[in-house]
Amino acid sequence: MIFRLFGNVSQRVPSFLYRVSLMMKPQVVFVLGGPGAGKGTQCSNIVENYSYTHLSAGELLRAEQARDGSEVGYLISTYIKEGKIVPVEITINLLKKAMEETMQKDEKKFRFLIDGFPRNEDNLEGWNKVMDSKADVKFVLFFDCSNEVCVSRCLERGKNSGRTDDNRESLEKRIQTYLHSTRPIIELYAKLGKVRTIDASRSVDEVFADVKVILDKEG
Ligand code: UP5
Ligand code: MG
Repeated sequence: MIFRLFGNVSQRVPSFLYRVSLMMKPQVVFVLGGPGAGKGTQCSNIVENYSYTHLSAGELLRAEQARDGSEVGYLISTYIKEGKIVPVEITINLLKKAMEETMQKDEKKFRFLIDGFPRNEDNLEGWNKVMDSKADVKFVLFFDCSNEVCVSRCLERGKNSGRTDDNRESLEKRIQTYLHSTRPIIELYAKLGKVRTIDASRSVDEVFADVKVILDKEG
């Protein structure tokens, strides 16, 4: 009887580490910068060297756009081509789902690089509404790069990327959206002392050397 009781209990009680992870709030670093500033490139480098999971909001949106049966696929495709920012309800659901799935698969993965988000006030409000109590934003990693360098990198990539927004017309719109909508969000975090700025116009290795200095200090 006692054995049966213990047996049943142990089947129902999750492992100790899993329970610890449930208590552990996800730790988030927002990664921002203009189109082509090198956010994705540097996030890949970080993942290789530090225990972070990289979630690119843009990649999640592109995957949703391509998913068979997606009800928002067409909307996403028009927004991306126009360099406009997709309504936050869509993006936040994708981010939240990806974070939950990551933590459910591996309880030790609670540190996230959220790349390309929040890009405007709507994004920030959506984050605060849905995620503020559920995750801690440690700081913003800001890849600062001139518009000219950003555009030329994206045009170069556009030769084979297949991205519908790596062309001059979309890039002009992406840059305007970045300047008018995203820069103010970076300024807002800067006022809170939460922005770590990196000169992203240099080589990938030089930029990553600065990233390492920041992450070694701040975790
Ligand atoms: N490259 C990278 N670093 C280099 C370096 N130091 N020196 C020389 N070359 C370098 O790099 C871009 C290119 O430059 C690559 O070819 C790379 O090899 C080279 P990458 O690392 O991809 O730069 P990244 O900053 O990630 O550029 P990306 O184009 O992804 O930035 P965007 O912010 O424009 O794109 P994202 O995918 O985040 O968003 C696309 C669209 O999705 C948005 O415009 C918007 O319409 C929509 N979106 C939303 O609506 N909401 C969101 O929350 C997110 C996206
Ligand atoms: Mg990217």
